[in-house]
Amino acid sequence: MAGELATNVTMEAEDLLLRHFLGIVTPDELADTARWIRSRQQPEGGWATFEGGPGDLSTTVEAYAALRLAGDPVDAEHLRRARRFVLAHGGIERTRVFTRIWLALFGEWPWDALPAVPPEVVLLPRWVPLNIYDFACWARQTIVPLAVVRTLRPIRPLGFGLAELRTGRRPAPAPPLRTRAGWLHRLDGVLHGYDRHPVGPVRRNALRRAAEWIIARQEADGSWGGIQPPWVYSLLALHLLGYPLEHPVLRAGLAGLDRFTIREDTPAGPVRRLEACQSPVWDTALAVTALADAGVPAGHPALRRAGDWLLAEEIRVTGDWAVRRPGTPPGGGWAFEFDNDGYPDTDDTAEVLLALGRAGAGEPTAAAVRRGHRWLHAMQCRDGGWAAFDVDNTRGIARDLPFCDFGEVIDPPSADVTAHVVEALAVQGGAGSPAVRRGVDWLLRAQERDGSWFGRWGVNHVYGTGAAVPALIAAGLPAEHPAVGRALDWLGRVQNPDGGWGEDIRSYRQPGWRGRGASTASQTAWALLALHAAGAGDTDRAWRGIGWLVERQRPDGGWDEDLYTGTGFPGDFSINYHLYRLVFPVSALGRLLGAGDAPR
Ligand code: R04
Repeated sequence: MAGELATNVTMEAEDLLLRHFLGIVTPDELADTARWIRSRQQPEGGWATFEGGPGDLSTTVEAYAALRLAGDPVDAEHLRRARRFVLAHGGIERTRVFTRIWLALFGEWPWDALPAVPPEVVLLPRWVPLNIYDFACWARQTIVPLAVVRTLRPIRPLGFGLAELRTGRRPAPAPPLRTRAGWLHRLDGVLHGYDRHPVGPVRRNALRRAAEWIIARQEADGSWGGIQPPWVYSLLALHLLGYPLEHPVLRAGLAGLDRFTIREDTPAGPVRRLEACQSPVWDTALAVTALADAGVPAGHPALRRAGDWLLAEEIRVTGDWAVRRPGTPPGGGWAFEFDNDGYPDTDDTAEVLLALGRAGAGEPTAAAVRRGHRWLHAMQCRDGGWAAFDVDNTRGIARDLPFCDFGEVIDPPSADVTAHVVEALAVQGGAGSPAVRRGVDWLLRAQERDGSWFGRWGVNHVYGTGAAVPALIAAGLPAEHPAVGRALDWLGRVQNPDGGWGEDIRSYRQPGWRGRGASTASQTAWALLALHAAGAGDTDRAWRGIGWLVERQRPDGGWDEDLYTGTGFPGDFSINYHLYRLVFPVSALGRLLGAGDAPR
């Protein structure tokens, strides 16, 4: 089972631009995708990256280009509105690097005016700073193909220009030389010089190695990492290196994109949109836990089938994580999706292990859980925390590269992931182990002064706190511990007058929004899970939270949740996981109302 994973219209815009570039876009794809993009425009003319959010310049430029490609006239009312928005926010000149790469592919931005990414980066040994393994897996898988594209500098016209989106203003001045960003900017100048006169054999070798590196990482479903950006850029890179569209690698890649495509009939006509990635393993694990929390007994056919399915999803092969842990045998890791076997992550692994413990399957489960614990132990970072995909992927210098102006590009330990891993290990017999103790110490150090924890993969401090408190209690911290008390106080302070909890995505950039925002079902549930773990499930504040959920439950048993509560990149990329509105309230109500075989 997987809920839709909704993000923003850069998915659809880039899909049309990719298909136009490759010469395979069909009139129906153009019309139906454009209908979707138009439906998401805001009255002010822009497109946001999350429901209710402000218009975003880069997203709007990409949407505009895609709508023009679909034939919308430049003087149409909605495009005039979009243009006004773009110009008021600084025009193409101020868009993110990815947006300007898309424009460069069509001759609408000079390749020379983009940060350098020499493909020789794939030749750097692992001890050299800024080698590809210093980047998070998602950034690494994006940078290697883009280095190829950037080197080959293709231009295929759109058939129209986008000059109307330019302000003509100069780009922002370089950061001062005394800062790291400043000298990395100068390094970019040096690399531009090298790009004009590369050493021929070295460059050819680098391009060949990049192609091999990319092809070796294609997954069984044709994707790269199961996420849209590396997928799309890998297809572009291989195509530009001369792989024909009929080549099995490209054919599988394009066919795989179809399975991430959603088609729907609306009153305005058929629409077509794309998921940035899919979450079946994550959703199934959370659903098993929710059902068990709500009283479905272990061994129930639904839980057993889900448990069997999860067991079959265990990844038994090695992946990029082994670069930092060469001695660790493969096995015991789970990924987010059906087929991204190269990138198991500790967060999914922890949630799957917790779910397996509740599903009530037989002996194969115990062996898989043992392998899972072994893998999680191996993935602990040197400071005692856990990150999602890699160990000690913490070189912050990557963030200051001019190329990396969007999203997170490293994968350091985070409170939410560490909490999930600590909880899984602790619940399954490891509460006193040194690894869990170091994880607990990490969490105690990571608590914010206000008593909350940061949420890296969910919005935001309500998510982090909703993960940390149950983990600390599972690991044996008494509910009277001051850290727990401060967390409960914080949750009490940020509870909405309506009894629910909510947190605006703007909290990632503006601390004033921490814990503040319209109540949502999933965020209310996260807060309640923390209260319950700390023994405060029968307090006035908990009952008001329960009341919020009960009053807003739909007749069909579900909840509405338009607001995004999932995080891809804090502040830059947000996700609406469509099952969050269901699994977390069911867990919370199940635990607080005492329906289930209470986990502890
Ligand atoms: C909920 C947390 C579970 N756990 C696993 C995370 C899985 C999803 O991780 C990612 C999702 C992503 N999407 N888009 C990107 C991305 C990266 C992830 C993305 C990647 C590169 C660029 C832009 C977006 F790691 Br450039 C949906 C922690």
